[in-house]
Amino acid sequence: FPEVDQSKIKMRNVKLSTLNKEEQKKLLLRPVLNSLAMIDKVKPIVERVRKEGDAGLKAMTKQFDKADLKSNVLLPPFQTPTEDQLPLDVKKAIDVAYANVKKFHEAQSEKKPLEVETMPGVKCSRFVRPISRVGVYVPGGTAILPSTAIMLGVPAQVAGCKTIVLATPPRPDGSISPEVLYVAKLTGVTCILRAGGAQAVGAMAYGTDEVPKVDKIFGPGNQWVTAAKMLVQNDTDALVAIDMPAGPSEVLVIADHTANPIFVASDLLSQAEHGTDSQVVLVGINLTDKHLEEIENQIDIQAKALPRVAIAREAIKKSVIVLVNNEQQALDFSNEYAPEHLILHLKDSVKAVEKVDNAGSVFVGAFSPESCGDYASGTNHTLPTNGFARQFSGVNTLSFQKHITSQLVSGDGLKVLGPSVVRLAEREGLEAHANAVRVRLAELNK
Ligand code: HSO
Ligand code: ZN
Repeated sequence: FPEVDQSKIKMRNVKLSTLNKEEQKKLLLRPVLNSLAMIDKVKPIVERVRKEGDAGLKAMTKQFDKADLKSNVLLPPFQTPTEDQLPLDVKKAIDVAYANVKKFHEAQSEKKPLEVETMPGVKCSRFVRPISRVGVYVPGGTAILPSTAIMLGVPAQVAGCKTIVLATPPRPDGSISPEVLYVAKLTGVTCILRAGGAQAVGAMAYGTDEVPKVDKIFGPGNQWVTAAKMLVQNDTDALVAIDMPAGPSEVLVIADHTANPIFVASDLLSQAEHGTDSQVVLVGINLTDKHLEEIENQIDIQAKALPRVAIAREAIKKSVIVLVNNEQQALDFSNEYAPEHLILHLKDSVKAVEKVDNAGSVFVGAFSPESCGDYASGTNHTLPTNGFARQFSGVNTLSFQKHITSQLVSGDGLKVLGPSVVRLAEREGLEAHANAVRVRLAELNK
């Protein structure tokens, strides 16, 4: 047996006010992802699927996933998992999550077009249409993630996407997890692609005889998946969009004197167990030494009781407690960091939300652990990492749709608007543009 590491699992801590600007900036950094090098590595894999199609995909599934498949694709009706494969209580929990996520994402869909008459007789409108074909990637690997299938499948279903390809790496016997299979049924997935990594992304981006080509690819994944998404997004032949740039998962917890050390530690660890590269930050407001020590002890005690303690230990090692003097400083720091998840353990957490400018999703108060949002409360867990919460939203119903604008100009409308258009077209030296209005005005003035 390898020796078990019994040393204390401890985050380092710093007082923000003692750091200079440079040092403060360093606290905001995430690990550098060498994305260019990764893109070079995935290129031959993606190219191979593109050239060889299903045969290439099959060969790589055998090589990387050790699964020897007749076909990588499963079509509905998908097999219903037996109770042996999927216990009733798990199925019921999936049903609760599915219902809540659906409820929240249905409320996000725009029911009627936006219509504005900008001038009399000039009607502009904007309406929504689903992205027709989407691909959702559900990671395999150390943890099976049926929750990710829910978070991507539900908005695709609610948005009205016609083709939903769910890609996930198969197990060596060719099967996929019964949980994911059940979610695929619930969310109306139209094709399961039993493939992982860059080869799955390549197949969805270009399509093969068996795999439908998609218009947008969603979902978290390892470095290979992320790099492949970035590669195909930049290929005009593929004509495919991606949800957002992905990086290791993160949480920032803000705690004041009212925070329960047990809860705070549990939140930090629920993030730390995701991966050794997980980013965990605690911002403490005016914490007494005793309070801080209680939190530190809880981190150690709770971590050591986890099956994934080795992963949590690595993540915690790289993590930091930032000590500040007041709530404003805490929120300023958090807004600069722009965390994927922000958890507030404050006297008045509800009020503090008003001051949140940058975050993927906020967990408000002592009884709102991130776990609720990760699984079942209704919000989406596919969120911007790496500071991209500054400019990106998390996945939502609109991510699976696009807007089309339209205009209806009446004759009277053109009489009012036309002269301005003509004048601008002349100024740009585009006489054909001006003419398209002039010929109509001439007709109207006959
Ligand atoms: N916290 C992860 C999502 C997840 N957690 C899935 C558990 N399962 C990224 O937001
Ligand atoms: Zn999580």
